[in-house]
Order: sequence, then structure tokens, then C-alpha cells
Amino acid sequence: MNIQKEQVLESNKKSLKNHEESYDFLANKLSKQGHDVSGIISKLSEFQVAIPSWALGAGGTRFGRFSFYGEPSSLEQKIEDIGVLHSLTQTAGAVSLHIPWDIPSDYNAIKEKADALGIKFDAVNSNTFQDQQGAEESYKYGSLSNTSKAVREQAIQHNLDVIKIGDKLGSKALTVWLADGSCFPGQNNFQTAFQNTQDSLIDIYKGLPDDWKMLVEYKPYEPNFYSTVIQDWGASLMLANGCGDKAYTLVDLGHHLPNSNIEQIVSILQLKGKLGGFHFNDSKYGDDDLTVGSIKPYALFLIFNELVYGMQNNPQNPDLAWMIDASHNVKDPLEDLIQSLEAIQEAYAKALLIDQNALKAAQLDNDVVKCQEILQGAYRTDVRPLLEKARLSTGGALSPIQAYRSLDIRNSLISERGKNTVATGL
Ligand code: PSV
Ligand code: MN
Repeated sequence: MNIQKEQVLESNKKSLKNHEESYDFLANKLSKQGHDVSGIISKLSEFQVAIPSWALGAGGTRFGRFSFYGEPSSLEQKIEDIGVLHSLTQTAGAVSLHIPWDIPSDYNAIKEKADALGIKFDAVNSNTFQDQQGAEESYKYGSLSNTSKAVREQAIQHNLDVIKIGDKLGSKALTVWLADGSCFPGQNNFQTAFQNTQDSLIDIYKGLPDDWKMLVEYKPYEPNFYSTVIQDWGASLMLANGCGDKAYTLVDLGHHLPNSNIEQIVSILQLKGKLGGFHFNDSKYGDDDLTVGSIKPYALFLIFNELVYGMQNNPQNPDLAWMIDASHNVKDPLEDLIQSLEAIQEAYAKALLIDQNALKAAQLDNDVVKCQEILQGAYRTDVRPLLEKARLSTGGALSPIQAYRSLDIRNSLISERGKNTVATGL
């Protein structure tokens, strides 16, 4: 299903006057404070976040899965769903494919479809955490770290195949996340597992095209509950450094133990030029994969403060691959993704309002109270009119959720696809 520009314009009509009033008020106030409002609007419009190909159907847990029906049952349909998100939000201009869940059957057709909808192919993700049908070796006891050379070779080859698939689509990065680890003390030799992983990653790295990056994702636990081979940013950074300049660390917000200072991790990785990618989500307890900004919006803002600082001050760090990596047990997946996209833009806009010069001066003066006032002053600003303006200026919806509902998109998808379709993914 495709949304026409006129439908979006029509849905905007009702709230246009309200938007103009609130935008004029805010823009006026911010300009008086010395902010470059149109510069902020352009930055918001340029900020595009990839949608993971595995998040468009119902999520679920091992206890159950409850569909909202009309799920995309092919990669073409997944791209169409991302097209819906992009038409409404104008910030979902990329897709991140998970292989083998989403291997294109017709590369040209997929590329044409994505192109027509303004969607690029961001990082491709390999999967060595599930056994594939017909595979000779099993990943039950690990993949790149496995004690068996044959298993490691199969996992290396899979990653090389994923690079080839991504290359045909125009992707420029491979994300490697390993479930490898152990469930019980003594099960693994930590050093052997780490060294095997390093050697395997180097073999994959050798197959990386010159203009590609390798993004090494870390996670402290799950599905292994005693140890994970790449458990934190330190392990990821060591492995990336062991591979070379094109290898970077990828931070997934849900992959930290409770109360970790993620903003500090992000900051130091940028200083070292080694932050390559980002998976957005939110969590209360662990890797909960909840809607971005739904639990800890202030932490998200503090992370964006560091990201903005890094983007402005760390030319040694490359442009990042931004992606949402969330799931949804009780929401329409498309509504959930719209809410995540909005939360990301909101945190970014607020971080752009931080007066970096004033903050630096207050830090030099050790004026702790002023430092906090500056951060919280930006955080407490209601920036939603700026987000609306950014969307309006690129043909998006003033309120993507309202437009999604008033255009009755889920019901149209159900009529087109039926109730029983199931999207690939976890
Ligand atoms: C693992 O929890 C993860 O964050 C990795 O990025 C996977 O590729 C993704 O979720 C999907 O399972
Ligand atoms: Mn992730």
C-alpha cells in the first residue's frame, strides 16, 4: 500500500493553524535566545533512521505472540510498510536487513521499490544465533567462537555471504551480533572463545569491501546467561581494533546492565573515532526492546547530548548507522515505530538546543548548578512544533500517529493481506 502526498496534505489541514501558532511562538522565543531555528529544522529533516526488516510484524515473547494482522509476508511488503512510515514521518528513509530472514528474491525489483519510496539500504545483519535449515553445523555452542573449526568456518562464510547480498543492494556496513557465550561456569574457556572470535572476525574483515564498515555489537547476557563472548563495549572495541580501521563498535541501548552510563560510553567511543552504529530502543530491566523514549527519555536526551557533541567536535568519528531495534507485544508495529521515530527526533532536537558554549564556560567555572540548568533548560523545552515543521517542510504528516489512524492504514493492510500473514523475524 502506498500513501499519496495529497492524502498526507489533506490530513494536515485540520491542525495546520494550531501548528503555525505554536511554531511561531517557539521559533520566536528560540531565535531571541540566539538559536538558529532553520538550521535545527534542516538537521531534523536530514536525520534518517533505518527500520529493521524484522520489526514490522508482531513481536512477542516465548509465552506468546499477538498479531495486529495484515503483517508483511514478503520483503516487498516490508519495504512498503517502511514506505508508509517514511511518507508520514519523513525520517524513516532506510531499511536494515537481517539475513537469512530477508534475502531478496529479485534484487532489481527490491531496489526499484525501495528507490521509488526514498528508502536506502543501511547495515546488513548476519544471523549466527539460529540454525538454518539444511545447515551442516549447529550454533548450539556458539558460532564465531566455537571450539569446532568447521562451525567457525560456516559462520564466517555466512557473514561473507551477507556482505555479498548487501553489496548488491548498496549497503555499506555489516553488523555482527553474536549470541555466543556460556550458560554455566566452566563451560567455556574465556580466552579461547575470545581469541577464536577475534580470528573469525579478522577472516570476515578480509572480505569487507574497501568502502564498507564492520559494526561489532555487544550484549551482556541473553541467550547465554553466565557469560557472553562480546559482553561489553570494551570487548567490542578490542575486537574492532584487532580487525582494523573499518571495524567499529555498535551500541544497542538495551545491551547494558542496569544503570550503566551509556552517554559516557558513547562519548569516549566518539573521541577514539570508534563509534560506528546505534540501535535505539528502551528498557526497564534488560534487553526489553521497548519503544524508544517510553521509559527513560531523559537518559536518551543525555545520550543525544553526547552524540551531538561528537558530531560537532569529533571529525575522527565517521557518520553513524542509526537503527531502531525494538519489538512490540501489544502495539500495532507501525504505530510503535512511529512513536520511536518521534522520540528519537525529540531527543535530538532538545540536544540541539543545548548551548554548548555556555555549557563549556560553566564547566570551566565549575558551576555545577549552571551546568544542570543548561541541560535541563533544553530538556524541558517542548520541541514538538519544531518536529512538526521539519515534517511539514518535507511533505510529512503534522501528527504521524493521527494521520496513520485517520487514513485507517492497518485496516487497509488487513484487507490487502488478510489476517493470517506472518512476518519473518524473531
Ligand atoms: C540482539 O538482541 C539484537 O540486538 C541484535 O541486534 C540482533 O540482530 C537483533 O537484536 C534482532 O534479534
Ligand atoms: Mn541490536
